[in-house]
Amino acid sequence: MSDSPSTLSRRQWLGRGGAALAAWSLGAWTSPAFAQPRPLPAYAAWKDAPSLIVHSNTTMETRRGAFGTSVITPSNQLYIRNNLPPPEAAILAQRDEWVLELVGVAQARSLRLAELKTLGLETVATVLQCSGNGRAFFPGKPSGTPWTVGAAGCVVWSGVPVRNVVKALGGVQDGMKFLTGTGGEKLPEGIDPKSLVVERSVPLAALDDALLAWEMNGEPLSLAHGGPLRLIVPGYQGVNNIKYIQRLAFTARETDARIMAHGYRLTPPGQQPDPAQPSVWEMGVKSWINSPQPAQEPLAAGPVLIHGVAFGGVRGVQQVEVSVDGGKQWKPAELVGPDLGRFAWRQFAFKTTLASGTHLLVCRATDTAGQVQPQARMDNTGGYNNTSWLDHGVKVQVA
Ligand SMILES: Nc1nc2c(c(=O)[nH]1)N[C@H]1C(S)=C(S)[C@@H](COP(=O)(O)O)O[C@H]1N2
Ligand SMILES: [Mo]
Repeated sequence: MSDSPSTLSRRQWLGRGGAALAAWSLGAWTSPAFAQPRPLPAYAAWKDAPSLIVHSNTTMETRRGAFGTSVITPSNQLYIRNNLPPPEAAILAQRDEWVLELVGVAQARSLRLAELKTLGLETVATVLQCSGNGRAFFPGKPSGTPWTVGAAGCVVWSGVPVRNVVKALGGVQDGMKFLTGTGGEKLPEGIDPKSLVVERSVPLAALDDALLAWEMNGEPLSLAHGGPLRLIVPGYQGVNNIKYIQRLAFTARETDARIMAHGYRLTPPGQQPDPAQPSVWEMGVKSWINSPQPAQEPLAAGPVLIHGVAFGGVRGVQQVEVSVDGGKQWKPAELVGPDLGRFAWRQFAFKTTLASGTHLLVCRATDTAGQVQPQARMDNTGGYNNTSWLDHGVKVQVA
């Protein structure tokens, strides 16, 4: 624990050098190829190591082969992405004493978690996905964690709807256009807090579905996933789901914190990140195959069951199609398992017979508004929002 952020002095932080800090904040401690698997960091030691690829102490993804077929991603297999080292576990000692500051409402005030728990209760299943999921498939190798498909999971949250809290505090003040959440990490002294703080703004419309959650998958929220309290913005990319939330503000403008103003922007190739470019907010319709997996031993010729997951961001999934010839001919897959609502993913299955040779298996989802998952990714310098069905294809050899 001697290396935890709150025990690092300013001198130590600065002493590591700007480049080291920059590399660290970009999550660039990636494992070199062929290195020994990294051990799980202490705050994630309860995770199922064989299910995870540990890119760094703050970035771990679920292996494609570890996703099961029963909708919910078990907590011990769920990916972790921290832009900063997490706070100390001591913040979970007295969960109900956690304080959330509310700003931009008629009666701005701070509420303890115990008080929030009296204002209402809702449970929602959502896909939690890092906007960089699928970055590994960008040919330009953008900097950042080379996630393939495993920086995502489908989990159940329980908490109080933000709209209930707002109602209890007299409503949103006039002129507010964004909901801005601030993470509770301790920031090092001597560095401009705006350059490090995890603070994100989403359009006020997100208020309809947003939740302040204290439980995930039926358990008190772990430190790794943002306990004691987390903002959930269903259908929005992971970064907007603020862990250890300590301040929720209704604001006229987007925050000027670096992670909002310059981070997570859809920056066209050759340009610099800029607040005028779109931010990573709503997730796009997307699907991928979890089995068979790529780069396995050759499959035996004959019947194969292809299965995977599909989701539509803020909309549900209408259909999933599968092609076993790289996208020339498509056939509908079967949606299987329970439908946990429009923010959850659906499991799909497709029975086929494969002859010997090489096959490119691909899948393509359509959401309830008729939006079809695209063939091509939208190029951007950060490697965000990859929904390309071609990029997510699985090449198999059949003996
Ligand atoms: N306070 C805080 N919230 C945060 C982050 C963070 O570093 N600090 N990371 C964000 C990012 S980029 C993602 S993808 C998700 C990851 O959530 P998980 O670690 O629970 O899987 O949390 C988001 N919320
Ligand atoms: Mo993320």
